[in-house]
Amino acid sequence: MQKLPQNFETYDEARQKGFLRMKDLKDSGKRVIGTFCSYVPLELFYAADAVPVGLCASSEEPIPAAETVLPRNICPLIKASYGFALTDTCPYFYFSDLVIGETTCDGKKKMFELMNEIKETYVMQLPNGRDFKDAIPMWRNEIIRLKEKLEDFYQITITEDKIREAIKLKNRERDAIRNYLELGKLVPAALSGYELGTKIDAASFSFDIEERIRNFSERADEVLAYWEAERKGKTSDRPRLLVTGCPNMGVREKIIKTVEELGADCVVIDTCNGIRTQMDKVDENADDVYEALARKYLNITCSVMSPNAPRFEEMGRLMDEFHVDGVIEIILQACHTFAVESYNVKRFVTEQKGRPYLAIETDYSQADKGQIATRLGAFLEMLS
Ligand code: BJ8
Repeated sequence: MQKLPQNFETYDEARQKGFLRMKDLKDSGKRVIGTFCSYVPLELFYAADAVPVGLCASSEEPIPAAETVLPRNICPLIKASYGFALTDTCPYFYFSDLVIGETTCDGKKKMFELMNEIKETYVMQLPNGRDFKDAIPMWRNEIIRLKEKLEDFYQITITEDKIREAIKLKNRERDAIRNYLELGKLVPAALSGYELGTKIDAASFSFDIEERIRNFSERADEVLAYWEAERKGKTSDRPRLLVTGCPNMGVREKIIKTVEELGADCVVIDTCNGIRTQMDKVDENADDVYEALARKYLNITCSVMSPNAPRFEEMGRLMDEFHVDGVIEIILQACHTFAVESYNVKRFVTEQKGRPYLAIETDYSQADKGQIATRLGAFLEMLS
């Protein structure tokens, strides 16, 4: 598999470097909007000449502070995100003019009420499902409501032409990211799942979208050239894994990196910080830009949707196209939607696809690192 590139940045290094870029942006008068969830249509921020920055946190550091307000038994992503805001230790939260939340899971939506006391947090009302008649019109209305909020907040007008331009720009970025992620289809594996995931998350701290597009395209060319010269036609006995479940930036080292060190290749990361959000594009030719955005974003296959059949269709397709031997699901502790849906994921993977499945429930601490490594080792033995 291709080694990490020389200029490879870990997630923490990229986050750290992004602080200065963000400060420069703010000093130059740029608008900055903090976001949490993949359902939020980023195109509207670009159309408002603002840069979005993801605020989902992955560190255990601010969790004790968060637990002075929030209950202990909610997901670490929620606690860490709120903890950073409460202790004023996240420069991205600090520099955000406005925070955009959404009613995905219960913990997050109630946390946003408290976050709003620290910084204005506008909450989009996400439908719980996508299969009922009013789902698209409801989400379309919410997208228009967000556009109006931005217009009011910044005292600007966001035209449909600006939104169309932003749709084309984001689609170009999706193409570049998807081309890079689809290198995971190559047999034997061309690059590590650790790189795939880290690069996507790290990119969210580079705020120039054209630079991100260039960066993904260049890395994809480099990896493909390496694979054709060094790997094509060779065999490998390393099992190929699909990783699914919750966003994994806070647990990537102890799960994805560890399983790869133990001898597997994570060839596709089917999560919000992986391929899940990059598959569909927004229809650039639709008459109604708001409906086009609503259709793309409501199609994201997060477990907060009920029912969630597209998640299984998508997972099946990815398992086939990426030649997957087994599936690991990462569930952040107390994430009820992914935890409950894991029963159906297990049935789908084992009964319909005939492959082994392993669910790992964890948080951001290092306490279970050894136990996780042992379980991953046992899982790989099953696959060999
Ligand atoms: S679209 S995955 S980014 S909600 S892990 S906070 S669901 S209790 S992060 Fe997510 Fe949007 Fe879905 Fe993606 Fe709640 Fe679960 Fe915590 Fe979660």
